[in-house]
Amino acid sequence: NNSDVEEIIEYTKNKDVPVNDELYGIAEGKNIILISMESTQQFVIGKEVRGKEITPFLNDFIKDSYYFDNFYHQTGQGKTSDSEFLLDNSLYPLPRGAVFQTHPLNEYFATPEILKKQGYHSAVFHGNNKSFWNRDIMYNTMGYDEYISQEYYTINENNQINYGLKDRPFFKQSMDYLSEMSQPFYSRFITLTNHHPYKYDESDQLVPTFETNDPIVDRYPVTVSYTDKAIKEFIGQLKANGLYENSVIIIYGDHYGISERHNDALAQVLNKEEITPYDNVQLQRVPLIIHIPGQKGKTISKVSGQIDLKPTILNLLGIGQQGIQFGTDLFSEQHKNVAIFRDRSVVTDAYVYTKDTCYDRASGAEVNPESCTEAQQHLQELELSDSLIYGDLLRFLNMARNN
Ligand code: GP9
Ligand code: MN
Repeated sequence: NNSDVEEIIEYTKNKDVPVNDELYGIAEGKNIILISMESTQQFVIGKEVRGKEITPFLNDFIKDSYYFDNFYHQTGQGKTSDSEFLLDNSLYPLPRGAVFQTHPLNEYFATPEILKKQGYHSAVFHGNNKSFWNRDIMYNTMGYDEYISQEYYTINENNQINYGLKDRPFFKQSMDYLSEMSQPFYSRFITLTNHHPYKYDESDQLVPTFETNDPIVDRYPVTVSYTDKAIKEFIGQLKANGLYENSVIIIYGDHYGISERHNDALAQVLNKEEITPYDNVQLQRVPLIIHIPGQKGKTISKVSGQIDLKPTILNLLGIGQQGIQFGTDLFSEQHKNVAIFRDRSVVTDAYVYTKDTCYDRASGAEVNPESCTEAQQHLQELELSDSLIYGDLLRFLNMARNN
């Protein structure tokens, strides 16, 4: 009902932070190119396997981009689709199931819909079946103009593996569509090759495997590095087509790739004796790289999550806060340093709260549970976001907007 939506508006208004005057509107009218890196965790960045960098291209690209090294995924059972939901709505995915499948006909106020009013064209590119995760329906709801899915690509036995088209031909073929697209555009490219169980063709192998005797962990750097190369080629193509200078490029990991079941092998790879619950939380970090033409590279270590990207993008474009958003602009001096997970873990500047235990964030040492009282208060956000989705409450907000 209406009073609930008032409560949520009030909460998110109180959370709102001032914009960064230097960066607000810096990308006005530019294209947005989001690249979702399948199952890519932050620990691979800068890491080597037997003397070979796993992500040589990204390591380089970071040098002239904003790089966020404390950025967490916030997905639940809806995996990639949950990350997409977080990005486009700045709402939390649901505690059970995939919101793309359970609530695809709700009223939302997603970024593509907002940008349409500014003359933007929007599209998602992905080499899998269009109905996977109910994407075709949900993209329509969120206001996407186009979904370039499996049927748009030439796929044969030589250029696919695992769930679909390999990332290198995916980006190459996508360029045919992208170069024809009306500008400015808001686009997302969803990679696929680095998906569990990390199968690859030997001819695609660029780095050695890890050697832990856990095949999932061992193969992981090989498929990650394949995607790194695919992105390198894509960026090269963007430069050749003149799109690079006119686009903000945002590269991020969708969710973890190595589950807790593989912690023994992962501990070996990370040179740790064991993976504690604190480490498990820290392993939920995924890379976030934001490249803005003309801006120098900088590493930013604020605590942040996928929920923060929508407000960040809207501020870079000079559009500002629209409707309800739970995240805060990553570039704001007063960005809220918090990441709330769907499993009810919370990370703040000072603490990591998980599995009823409170840890000092910097050292990982267990501390008095009371230290995490404030961190736990952030959990109310999940309830507010959930009730908004269960009650389809944005109906009321959009009704008011249209009147
Ligand atoms: C499927 C791809 C992978 O199209 O996005 O999905 P995931 O299993 O990671 O959610
Ligand atoms: Mn995924």
